[in-house]
Amino acid sequence: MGYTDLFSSNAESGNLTVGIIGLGYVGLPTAIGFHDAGFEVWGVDISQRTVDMVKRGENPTGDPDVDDIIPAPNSERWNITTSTSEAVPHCDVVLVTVPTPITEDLKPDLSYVQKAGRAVFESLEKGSRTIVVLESTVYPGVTAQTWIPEVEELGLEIGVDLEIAYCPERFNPGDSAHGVRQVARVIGCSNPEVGEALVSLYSKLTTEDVRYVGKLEVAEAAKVIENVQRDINIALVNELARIFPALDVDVEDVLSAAATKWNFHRYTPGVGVGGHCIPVDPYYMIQRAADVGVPAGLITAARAVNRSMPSHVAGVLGDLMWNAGVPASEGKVLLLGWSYKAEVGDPRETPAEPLAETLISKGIKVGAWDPHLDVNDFPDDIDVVTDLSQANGYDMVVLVTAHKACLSIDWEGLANRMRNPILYDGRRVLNLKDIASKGWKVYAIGKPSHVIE
Ligand code: SAJ
Repeated sequence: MGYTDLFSSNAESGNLTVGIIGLGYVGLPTAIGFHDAGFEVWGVDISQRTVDMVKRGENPTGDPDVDDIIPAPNSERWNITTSTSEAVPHCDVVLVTVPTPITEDLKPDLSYVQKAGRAVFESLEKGSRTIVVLESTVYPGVTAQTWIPEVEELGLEIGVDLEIAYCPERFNPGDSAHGVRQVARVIGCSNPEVGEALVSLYSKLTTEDVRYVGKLEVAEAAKVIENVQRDINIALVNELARIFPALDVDVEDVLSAAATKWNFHRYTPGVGVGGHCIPVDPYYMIQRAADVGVPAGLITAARAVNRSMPSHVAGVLGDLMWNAGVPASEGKVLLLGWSYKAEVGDPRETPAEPLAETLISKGIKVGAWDPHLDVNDFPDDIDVVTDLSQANGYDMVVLVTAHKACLSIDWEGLANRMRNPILYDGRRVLNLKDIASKGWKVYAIGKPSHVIE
């Protein structure tokens, strides 16, 4: 039986050892998923804190869906370590799920991918043909460009010592319906037999469609454009949320009407686009297009629209305060929610931060309440509110993150403790008429600013 047939057969029977490098919001659920699917698992993370927490069965990620599913420390087939060199020799296949952030000047930072790949390649047994799969979001060409030089420098041979493939993560934080075991996957590899062997492996992880799609670049590109498309769609409704109020029309009325058309895809305007995927991945595509001298004007423009939303909203809030007779230097604003996404405790790239910074630059004091975050998740110049019933004397409340907890607060009680009961719905998820009936002057993104009676 050939190598890939044997790999597929062992995948079918669960008789493979799977390594996962990087136990973050993607890697840890992936490790748990393969463990639950019956495989021997070696999980590796450079953070001793992460490794210690996972070993204690505690969840080091901000995703509540991971809370109660971490295998007990003494579980068979469950090995957690900070050492790549300890783990890799045990593994038939190694998945790399490390961060791919962007730098201050919005360029892709591939250092984590490079370092993790190097550590894996250095630990391989010669002739083992270990399959190494990158899952992190990158742009077309990165897997080969970043890893092949390391392979060659170490004198390793693809097809003999290792195989390289790409299978983008599609994990959706805070959405248990799209966890690693319920999401479709695509696999790219220059060797179709290896690609098909990986289909056998990932088909044991997820109940959804798994397919080999061709060379690495095809799978790399698919992942990036999935998120580029989302960023562009969100940018469209954000731009419309700035146009329609000027036409004395509520953008949500327009979107509701348009959504009656069978192929209209509805998105929601908001105070901004946060997280480690949507506001980041487009810069990968922009970079790759620039590398080959092809303009990416639409992708770039969409990013500019979404990045401008926090300052746009801050400007509207400043006007509302002024109209309420509150000088900016005396104004106090309370943000409901700080995390980048509802039901997730993750402040990365949250639009709350530039929103707060712009308000503070106007002299306004900013408080924030987010039941999904710890006090140290907030910047120092934010007054963190841990108990909403103690929030007093604010001039405005702004819904920034549509956590269920933010939607179900005691609006009447809070109105009584406000200096000015002004509410701004930054996510268009509140029942504004109901809240107006409880004594609030209500406003919302994309809604004409005359007060709702
Ligand atoms: N957002 C809007 N309007 C929308 C949708 C989102 O303003 O209509 C904002 C959110 O508030 C958030 C940001 O965009 O700040 C990103 O939201 P998201 O729902 O896209 O959540 P993410 O960043 O966790 O995206 C993940 C991605 N999953 C992977 O990369 C594997 C993305 O591809 C998924 O489409 C997305 O989850 C999802 O479907 O929720």
